Amino acid sequence: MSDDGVGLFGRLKDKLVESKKRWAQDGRLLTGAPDPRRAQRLPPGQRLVATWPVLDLGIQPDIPLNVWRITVDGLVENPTVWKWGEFTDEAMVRRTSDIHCVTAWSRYDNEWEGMSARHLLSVVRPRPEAQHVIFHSYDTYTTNVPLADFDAADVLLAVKWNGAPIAREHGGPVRVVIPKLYFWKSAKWIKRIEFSQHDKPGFWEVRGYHNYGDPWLEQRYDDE
Ligand SMILES: Nc1nc2c(c(=O)[nH]1)N[C@H]1C(S)=C(S)[C@@H](COP(=O)(O)O)O[C@H]1N2
Ligand SMILES: [Mo]
Repeated sequence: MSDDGVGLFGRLKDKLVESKKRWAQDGRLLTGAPDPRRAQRLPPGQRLVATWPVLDLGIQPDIPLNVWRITVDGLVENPTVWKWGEFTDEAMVRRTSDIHCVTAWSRYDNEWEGMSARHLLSVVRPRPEAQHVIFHSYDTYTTNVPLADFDAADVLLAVKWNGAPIAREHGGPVRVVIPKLYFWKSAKWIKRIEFSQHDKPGFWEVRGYHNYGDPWLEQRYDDE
């Protein structure tokens, strides 16, 4: 063992480099989050709630299951209309996700069950020109997302929340859930899903809300 300072420093440095190399190989300190901004679970400006607030336009449509229909049309190879029993006979999945509403509340760990967006896409098969998805609801509400954001593993057309049918005030029989965008993008009482080449800003998007709505970038309102 060499006792001169240079040798000691050299050995310490080697040790440091070695251990950093091992950390890199082990992926130590990685959060597993795809984006470092998401290392913090609560997006900027949000506060956590345990309740589930209700937000709507003052109408909560009551759609009996025997008259409920969902239409998927526009730029798709296979336009589809499902009745209630046909819809629920399709593959159902469960996904747990957080809700972030633009009115600054967030609610963690909501367990949704329904048809995954990816299953829907596999059935209707959007044409290559389709770039946008426009949601139309029974209360006349509309909202828009890029197709690339609809096509995500955690997006679904939910029929259940925390094990029970989605209550009418929360958009039952079927509501959209798009966890990575502010909750106004998650249309309640969904009636029609339209695939379009061109974007069609929806109810809130034409009233000053941001067209995309990323909670992590605080895209609450339109900049103009
Ligand atoms: N059809 C429809 N969907 C809607 C709305 C609406 O008024 N009508 N409000 C949006 C807004 S602003 C929010 S925050 C959430 C509220 O869902 P919740 O009432 O289940 O919390 O639904 C979104 N989807
Ligand atoms: Mo909202």
